[in-house]
Amino acid sequence: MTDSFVPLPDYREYPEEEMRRRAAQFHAEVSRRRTVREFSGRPVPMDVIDSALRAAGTAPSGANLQPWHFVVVTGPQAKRRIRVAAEAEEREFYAHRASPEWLAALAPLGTDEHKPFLETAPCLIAVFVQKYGRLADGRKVKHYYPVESTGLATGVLITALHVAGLACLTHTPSPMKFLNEILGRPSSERPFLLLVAGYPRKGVRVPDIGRKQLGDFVSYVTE
Ligand code: IYR
Repeated sequence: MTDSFVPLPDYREYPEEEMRRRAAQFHAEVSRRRTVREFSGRPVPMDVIDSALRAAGTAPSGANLQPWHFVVVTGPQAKRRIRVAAEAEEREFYAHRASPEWLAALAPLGTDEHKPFLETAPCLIAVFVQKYGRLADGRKVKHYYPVESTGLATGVLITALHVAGLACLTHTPSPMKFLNEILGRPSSERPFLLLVAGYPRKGVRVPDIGRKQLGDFVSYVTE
């Protein structure tokens, strides 16, 4: 973090044809990404996880305050505690809290209150939003757009894991305050998402769902 300016480092401009090729190639790469809910227990290389996290840490953020924290969980005891706590919340969700409309929207995904992947998958990444930061002397630092910023970083993380050849699941047990307690995070941080990462279980099946076409989610204003 600095008050001075430097020449834009490492920007690359490509000839238009190459831009087209690169953009299409990236789209093809990310469109292969699918959320999976069943994982192999095979361990993942932790340096790959760290690289993906470094990529996440490059995301833009409000006033560049980088208001996120990621906890990488690989220990069986912590994973077990997270599963037990998440399944308790999910039982309530599926039995009482979710509206019939919400349950109907989830039906095509085949989800329920059982979350074995929280123990099977080799790696859980708990993502926290820092509502405010702390200076070394303990004073609070206001964060701007912390939720949006953490969402951007998480998107980069998901993409980086995919590009590296790992699968993941964006899991949001609700509420997930239990993550603060289990993972020892301060009350200034709010759990944002639990990312479950690993190799897909061999033979795993995913729901046959589609993606909107460009014209269904983009409009253009040209004058
Ligand atoms: N948290 C629950 C329910 C759930 C909610 C949404 I929105 C999803 O896209 C998927 C699941 C669960 O994890 O089962």
